[in-house]
Amino acid sequence: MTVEKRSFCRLCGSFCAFIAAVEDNRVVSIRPDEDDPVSNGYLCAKGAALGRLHHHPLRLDHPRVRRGGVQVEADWPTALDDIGAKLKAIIETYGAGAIGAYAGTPSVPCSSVNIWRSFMAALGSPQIYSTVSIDVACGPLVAERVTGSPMLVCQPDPDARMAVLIGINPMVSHGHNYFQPAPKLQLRRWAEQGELWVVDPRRTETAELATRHLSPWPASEFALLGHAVREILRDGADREFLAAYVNGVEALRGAVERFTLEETARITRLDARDIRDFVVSIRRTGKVGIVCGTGISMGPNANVTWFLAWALHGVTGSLDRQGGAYINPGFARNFDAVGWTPVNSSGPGPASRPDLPSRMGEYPCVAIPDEIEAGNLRALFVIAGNPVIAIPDTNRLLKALGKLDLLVVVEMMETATTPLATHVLPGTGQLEMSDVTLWDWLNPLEYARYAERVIEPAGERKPLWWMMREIAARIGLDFGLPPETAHDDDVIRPMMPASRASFDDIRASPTAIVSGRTYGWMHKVLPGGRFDLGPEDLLAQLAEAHPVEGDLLLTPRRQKNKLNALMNDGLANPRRPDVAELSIHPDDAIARGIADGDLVRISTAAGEVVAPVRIDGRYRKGVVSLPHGFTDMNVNILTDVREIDRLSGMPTLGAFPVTVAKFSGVRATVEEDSL
Ligand SMILES: Nc1nc2c(c(=O)[nH]1)N[C@H]1C(S)=C(S)[C@@H](COP(=O)(O)OP(=O)(O)OC[C@H]3O[C@@H](n4cnc5c(=O)[nH]c(N)nc54)[C@H](O)[C@@H]3O)O[C@H]1N2
Ligand SMILES: Nc1nc2c(c(=O)[nH]1)N[C@H]1C(S)=C(S)[C@@H](COP(=O)(O)OP(=O)(O)OC[C@H]3O[C@@H](n4cnc5c(=O)[nH]c(N)nc54)[C@H](O)[C@@H]3O)O[C@H]1N2
Ligand code: SF4
Ligand SMILES: [Mo]
Repeated sequence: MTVEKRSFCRLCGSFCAFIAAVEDNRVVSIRPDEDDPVSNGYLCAKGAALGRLHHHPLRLDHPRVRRGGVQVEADWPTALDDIGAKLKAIIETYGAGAIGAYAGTPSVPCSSVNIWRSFMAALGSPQIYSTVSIDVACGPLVAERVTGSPMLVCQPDPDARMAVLIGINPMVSHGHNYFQPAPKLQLRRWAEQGELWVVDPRRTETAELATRHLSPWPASEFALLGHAVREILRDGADREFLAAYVNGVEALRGAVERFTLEETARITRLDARDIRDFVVSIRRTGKVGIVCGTGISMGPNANVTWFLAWALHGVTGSLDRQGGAYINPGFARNFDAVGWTPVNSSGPGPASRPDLPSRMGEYPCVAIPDEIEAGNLRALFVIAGNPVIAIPDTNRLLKALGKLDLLVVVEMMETATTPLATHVLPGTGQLEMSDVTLWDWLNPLEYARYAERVIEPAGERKPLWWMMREIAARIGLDFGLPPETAHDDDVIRPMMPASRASFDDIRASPTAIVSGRTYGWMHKVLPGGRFDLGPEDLLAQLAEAHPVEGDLLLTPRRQKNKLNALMNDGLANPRRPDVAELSIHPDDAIARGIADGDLVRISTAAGEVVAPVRIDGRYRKGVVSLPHGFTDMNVNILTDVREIDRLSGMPTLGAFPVTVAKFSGVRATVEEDSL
């Protein structure tokens, strides 16, 4: 018998709704949910592949324990007893602070997986790491300095008069910090109803739909935004908005004074006419909605660029205004009703890296190898993450991970990290988990949607909360999970105390409950009623911000049919699997005697990789790109952990100089990329 179940995809923050058909405990089809009022029948190839992912031959079905250097299958009690005993020994000798956790990005949208934070809090260990510090560390830092809360993001309002997309490619990624299904519809809407500016050193799929594309030198956009703020403050600022809601305007004015037209053209390498037009458009439209993506957050000037986007919203009176920048308070969070207590969540970093900060109670991921080498970190849980691919300076990380007493990987697939584990624990995947959208605040709509699990867990897969509870019991730890907890719902329900509708009402609703879009709410709950556009540390960083020098800068890029290191076997689109290749401008290729398809050696001080070349005229000259997420062409072999942002703890993963040369040797391929 075929059973149909409504659910939603949690592979990215768009949360597209779908209907899954299940027959004899097999997912036979996944189709978009035409009736869903948020995703309106949109589902990308990755979401449509969730059934195939559920039945993928590399899915993990049994726990494994390392014995004598080899991982062997074990039953749950054996694996858990072994972990418990080792944790106890570590706690007795070194204290609970020697136990750490690294959570990957999928741990965020899968609500019940977030329970790992309660486990770590009860343990009382500061060794907490997540992908925030290798993705978008600037976002919470800047939001916190401007508003007192790290958990706020600006996105161009769906009705923005002038939408500006900087270093973000929603046509491929569906967004970053602002996520949306059916990106083409929204991009067209912006372009048809107003202006859509795309700022990217590659003429992207998104840029193709723009009314204007600017192709700046990587990591130089702070100057473009700084210049716009300077000019608008001189003529065209929303003085009423500034007087009523903004502190720090004079400090901001001083900080952007250096961005004259000439200086901005020098830094960005843009034509002065383009820069002038940008300002003219802002004045003409009156309101802007800006969003930056990983093209900015991974570069060396991330904080100040992100900050100047807030600042440009402020000086144009666009912040939290229809037609400008929309700030989603969140259906479940309900920030417009409950507000927040202002925080400064920067603190001291780990003992082995006193030069780094902690942020929001987490250490930066780049410190993991240092902490292991120093003996401060002895056991690491990896929860829905693939650190071997995601964390910079792979060579150094691999050496360090091998020194851990315990490496427990909670995964659903074989990955580049699972072979290193002392224990591999098979977790449930999203079709096997009930869930609710707690992260609608990254979307252009305030809503909540519940989905019951589509299928019973296969093999011996278990939810994370069950594993954590079993481990906690073995080490005598109470992390607040009541003994009667029997279902994901029991874990999620307490996570949404302020929600606009109760968990049970959301669960009972057949489709998403949409509450619309709230504007003009922030000043009512902002601490002191005002935004701070003159934060000292960010303005000090702005004073020192400078463009990156180099013949060739390597930039990050996502690919359409895979998700980071997941699905890079072509699962989502077998006819067009994404491949790892270095994209390069024709002039740069010719100058190095490189032809399309040639193998090249890409090198930095940290390491080198060999990859085939794709000559691509969409790039700006001097800009190359190697996508993230492959095992034997891992871009993180090239990244360095010395270039760390002192305020956010973020490493430089974009806009760094590389050397590219034709490779004529035999490539030593260690293993095929299989995941
Ligand atoms: N140089 C460089 N480095 C980068 C980036 C870059 O562009 N360049 N990108 C950065 C960014 S933006 C990110 S987000 C990180 C990604 O870093 P990670 O999140 O560590 O990497 P992913 O490849 O997304 O791995 C997530 C893993 O979670 C597993 N998983 C998915 N869902 C579930 C689940 O429900 N339960 C369990 N148990 N497991 C699950 C998947 O099988 C997958 O292996 O990498 C960062 N690192
Ligand atoms: N299909 C797919 N979707 C995904 C993912 C995936 O792997 N595949 N990953 C998900 C994750 S974890 C994340 S974090 C988001 C990321 O979402 P996005 O930030 O939208 O990521 P990209 O699609 O790589 O777009 C980044 C753009 O920045 C540009 N860029 C690079 N360097 C610079 C620079 O210095 N300046 C400027 N102005 N632009 C620059 C690149 O050319 C690229 O077009 O995507 C999510 N969605
Ligand atoms: S855009 Fe694709 S990956 Fe993102 S939620 Fe929708 S279906 Fe999933
Ligand atoms: Mo990410």
